[in-house]
Amino acid sequence: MSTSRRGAFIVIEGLDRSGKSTQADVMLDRLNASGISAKLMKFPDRTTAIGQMINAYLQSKADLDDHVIHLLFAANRWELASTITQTLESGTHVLCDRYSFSGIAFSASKSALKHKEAIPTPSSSDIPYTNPNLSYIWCRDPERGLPAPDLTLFLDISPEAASARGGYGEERYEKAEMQARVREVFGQIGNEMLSHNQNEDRSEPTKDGAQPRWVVIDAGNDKTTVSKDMWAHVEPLIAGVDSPIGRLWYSDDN
Ligand code: NYM
Ligand code: MG
Repeated sequence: MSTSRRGAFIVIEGLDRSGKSTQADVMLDRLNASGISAKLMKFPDRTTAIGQMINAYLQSKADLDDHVIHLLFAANRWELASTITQTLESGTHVLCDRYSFSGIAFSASKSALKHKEAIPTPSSSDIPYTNPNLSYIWCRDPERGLPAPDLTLFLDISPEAASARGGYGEERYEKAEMQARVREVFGQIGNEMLSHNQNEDRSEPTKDGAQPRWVVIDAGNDKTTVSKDMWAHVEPLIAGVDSPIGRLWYSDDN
């Protein structure tokens, strides 16, 4: 790899039990087996002091206000943002199991969604929300300016198919009703990101700074098919990236 090229920042997103962690491991092994330098990161990173607070919340050992836990998830990314940037600049690819999109989707699912027409899965619109203050925009704001992924692979699966994979665990949020709402918000995020896919020149930030590479992968398929589908999008990035690291939802004028 030429020294002027940085690593690619690849994020894997999806509902609980969509296969993200399995697929991240498969991809890391594949890259390493080809002698390509790649680092796997995961959010929440439960090893830091903030991560331990998040862990206690998820395991219901601590109760936190919905705003507070949202900001802790975001802070957990900000405390590792420089590690992401430095790793990419050293020429190593970063694979990331969940990122800002999970942060928005899980928190905003606690509130009513405003832009219903933008959402492809209206199935759970009758599920009551628990906190009207966690609007999509409010949830997105603390993520603004974080290193932007070059590619986000959204592993799409219905909550029914996900729960059929051995059921959800014991953590907070691992309930079919909440997952259905989370999928709706992911749909809204996807629409927002996909609307930027028209922009061919990815070296320029788009008008509101969002990075446009959002790809939906059918995660209901078998493991090998999913890996293959994901790899088709990752392969063009493994020679490295020429453009500077972008910033999420960021532009100079705001
Ligand atoms: N989660 C994850 C959030 O609510 N906000 C975030 O910013 C992130 C990164 O934490 N149900 C939720 C999604 C999961 C839970 O994640 C734990 P994992 O990948 O199961 O450890
Ligand atoms: Mg989990």
